[in-house]
Amino acid sequence: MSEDTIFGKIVRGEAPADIVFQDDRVTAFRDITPQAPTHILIVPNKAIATVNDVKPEDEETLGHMFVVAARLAEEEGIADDGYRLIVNCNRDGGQIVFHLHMHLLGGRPIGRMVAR
Ligand code: DGP
Repeated sequence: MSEDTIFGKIVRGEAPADIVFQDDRVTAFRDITPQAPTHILIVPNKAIATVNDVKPEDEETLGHMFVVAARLAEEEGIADDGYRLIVNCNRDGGQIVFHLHMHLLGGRPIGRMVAR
């Protein structure tokens, strides 16, 4: 069982967030420190700490995160111009919150894929 995090509290409605989508598998809300005009975090409702903790039974939920990302990109009006999806893992990946999440970033050119 993963440690509870602020994202777990947001999923359960115990902490405030600007939620843009929620169903029985995933929750999506706006990042508190947006790095682009659209910066949404898509998280599994189940508290998976990192990509390292993903199990075969999570495949459907993880696939659903992409379906939700595509839907939100369309709703945000950024689908045609494009956007970036990012999942950070542990220290070198720059992960800060240990509840797996996908960043949806768009609304401007996002720039280089990785810093040199
Ligand atoms: P990462 O580095 O991939 O773990 O990104 C964590 C993101 O989570 C970071 O962009 C800031 C965002 N964040 C951290 N705390 C909160 C919070 O309480 N609410 C919201 N909406 N976003 C948060």
